[in-house]
Amino acid sequence: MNKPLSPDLLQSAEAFADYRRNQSVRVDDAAEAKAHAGGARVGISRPHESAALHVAGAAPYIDDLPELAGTLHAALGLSPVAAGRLLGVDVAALRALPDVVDVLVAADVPGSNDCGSIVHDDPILCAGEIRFMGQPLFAVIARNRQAARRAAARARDMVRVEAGTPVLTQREAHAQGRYVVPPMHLVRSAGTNTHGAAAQPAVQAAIAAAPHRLKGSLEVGGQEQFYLEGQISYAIPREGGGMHVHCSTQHPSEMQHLVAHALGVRSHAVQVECRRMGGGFGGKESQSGLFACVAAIAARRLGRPVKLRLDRDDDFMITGRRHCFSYDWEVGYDDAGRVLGAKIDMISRAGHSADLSGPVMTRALCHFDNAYWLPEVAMHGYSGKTNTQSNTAFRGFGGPQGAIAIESILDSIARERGLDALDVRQANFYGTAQNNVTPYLQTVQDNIAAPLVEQLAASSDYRARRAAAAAFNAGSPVLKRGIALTPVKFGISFNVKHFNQAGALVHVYTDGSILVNHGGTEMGQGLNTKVAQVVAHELGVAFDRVRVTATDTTKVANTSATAASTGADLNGKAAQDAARQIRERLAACAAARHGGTASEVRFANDKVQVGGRELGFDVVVGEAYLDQVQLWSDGFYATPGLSWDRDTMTGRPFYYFAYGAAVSEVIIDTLTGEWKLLRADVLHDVGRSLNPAVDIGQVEGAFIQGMGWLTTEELVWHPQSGKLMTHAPSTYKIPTANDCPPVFNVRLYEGDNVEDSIHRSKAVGEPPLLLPFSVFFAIRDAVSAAGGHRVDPPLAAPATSESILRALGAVQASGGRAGA
Ligand code: MTE
Ligand code: LUZ
Ligand code: MOS
Repeated sequence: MNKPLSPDLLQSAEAFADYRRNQSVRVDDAAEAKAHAGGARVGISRPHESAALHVAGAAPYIDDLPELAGTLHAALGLSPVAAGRLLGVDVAALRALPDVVDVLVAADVPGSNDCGSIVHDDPILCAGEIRFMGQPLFAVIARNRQAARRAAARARDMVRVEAGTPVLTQREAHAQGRYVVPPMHLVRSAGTNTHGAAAQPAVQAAIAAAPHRLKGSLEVGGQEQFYLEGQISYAIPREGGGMHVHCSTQHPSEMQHLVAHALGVRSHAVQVECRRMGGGFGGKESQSGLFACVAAIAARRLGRPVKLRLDRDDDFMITGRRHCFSYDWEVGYDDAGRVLGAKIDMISRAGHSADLSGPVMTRALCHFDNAYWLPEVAMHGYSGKTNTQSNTAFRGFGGPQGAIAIESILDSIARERGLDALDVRQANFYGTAQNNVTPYLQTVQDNIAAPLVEQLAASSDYRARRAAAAAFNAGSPVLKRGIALTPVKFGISFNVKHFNQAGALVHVYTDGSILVNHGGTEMGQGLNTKVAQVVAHELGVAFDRVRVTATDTTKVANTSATAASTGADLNGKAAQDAARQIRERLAACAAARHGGTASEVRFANDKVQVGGRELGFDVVVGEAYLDQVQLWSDGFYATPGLSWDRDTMTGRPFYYFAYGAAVSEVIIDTLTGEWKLLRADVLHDVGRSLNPAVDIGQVEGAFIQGMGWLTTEELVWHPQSGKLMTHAPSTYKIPTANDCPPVFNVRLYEGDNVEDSIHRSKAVGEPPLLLPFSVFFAIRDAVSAAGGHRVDPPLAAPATSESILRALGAVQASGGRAGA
């Protein structure tokens, strides 16, 4: 490990100025400096709490933890077929391999052989029925990792299987009525004021009566999380049947439950800890469970620490990812392109078990409206059960899959009517006083889509650049430009009400230093940095007093996943609650000693103003300790006002909405299908930012990650064997720094959250993943230009070069002429 950089390095004025200079967007330094001098600790751009450690290679991830003496290593033997039955594992032969200590099969699980997080349909090790190629059949425990992997790789000749016929695609599953959760229906007719099945005829009638009608279908691929740190768990047996698991997970409490069930012990016997992840992106919300369970089962059985770190290819082969979606839709609309009625079937590839597919489909249905008023709408969601990895959370959690469908429909309507797609989008926006009730009957109270899009269209020069692209295309037969502006409205809160709660623990030590622990996990998104800022702000202290520690189920109990973008909203509020209680106790104590009332005591800039004097924060803390005052506190928060009825699919699932919009301009080569993003302009709403630098980083990262999903990241399963063919970076192409546009203008929208969120900020993690819809529709626009905009390009996502060429072929074959 490299020598750590001095922790002060990033705090030195020079290094910080450098850091700022290298950001694509300047934050307002002067304004922030003034706020900071005035005592604010939020709304200030701070480097990530681990930035210095990250760049020095000194931030330990789980595999960097020093291994305890006697540590053993596990590897998983994977199914060589996608469907069928496991007849037997040759355990004796596996055991005889060099350095192998033990072999586990399903029968060796002491508790329940299940790691399903919501529905209990997810075996840890195969118990007979083979569900997908790559399913773990057995675990090898060996003295070193190579030996374990070498033995596990012998799966093909060490297992006896009876192969069956796999069902691989979501459409195939749908045709056979195979689902992991029951179909969902969300139907609303505003005209007749009806909901559910009763509204269905009115929606059909609205489509039939509309001046124009259009029908279509769309295919959108899935996406691998590709966290840089793969799945890993390190389990250490503790006294009296206890188990301590270091797990790279977004959901330590869920891991605690799963390990307890697998071991057949109670929750208090299991401690799960995670200091940081090298990325999670939803892939470690539920799916870290299988590995935590295997490591813990082996550690219990052998009485020794066991580590299970997946190889990248195995990670691809075993774990699920973003759901692929297929859509069939039908709309009726008027001359301005306003949608009067819409019907859509959404079919997802859920994989072999439920995992989070139910809530993902719920979020997809609740985001089909995106920023638009759909008075008459019928949505049907089918989570297809397939013989593939079990798909799961991925940044956006179905929201992107829901919203891209309406964006595709509006894009098609615009082309059909010869209108600018932006005009059609604007014509469909939710109103502010009317036409503002979502299909699930939540009123949109905070709609800023129109002014936000107006600002972005102006600042990006959208109209003029659109005309310029058309002029360019008229004179360019081979290269074609395309441009698109797409908006985002994203609902914030878990769509399962009770998950919207969080806890925190704040300790103030007698030297005035502060330790914060909360239920959220750090995966690179800057949650700990934001929570530390909230605590520093609440206690009016310098940043360097506050340190955040590893997430640990023995500190804060019953936590929710760090997911649904709610990390800072929930844990920030919980930590604020804890810090506030300590501040109030300190104020009472200081006032008693130095005069005045507790409410007059001021905490700012590391000082305490009390009774006409100014004391150091540490002095006041020291005095409070002598006065026997409790210097630590817990804190709790639950999001107010939420409701959700699963049966009718109505209620208020979201506390508020986050908005954004992006304009992207691309150029494509119609001979090769190659393309390039020339420029992207983003205006994104994070309310009143807790940390503009971190938020801009999240927006940029989500934009590029979403662009990868829609353009280069292609998942291919072999149509006969069901093998995932794209299981490594050699065949699965994520974006690199070179794919970032040369002009990338990212700005934060000015405006507070209308709800009482933490310092009026808004969640930022997931919503900006929808911004690069603009890249996809810019590509579609460029393809369309090759056909003189006469034909709607049948462009599937991801828009790989092959997909672009296929769409170009269709556009040109239907009578469009290049150069038109
Ligand atoms: N940013 C980084 N660097 N790494 C991640 O794994 N996950 C995303 C987002 N941003 C992720 C990230 C996802 S899927 C979510 S839900 C949020 O961060 C979770 O963190 P938050 O709720 O604290 O924003
Ligand atoms: N709902 C949601 C969920 O909106 N986002 C999530 O990440 C999630 N995870 C589990 C269950 N419901
Ligand atoms: Mo994020 S997909 O909610 O972990």
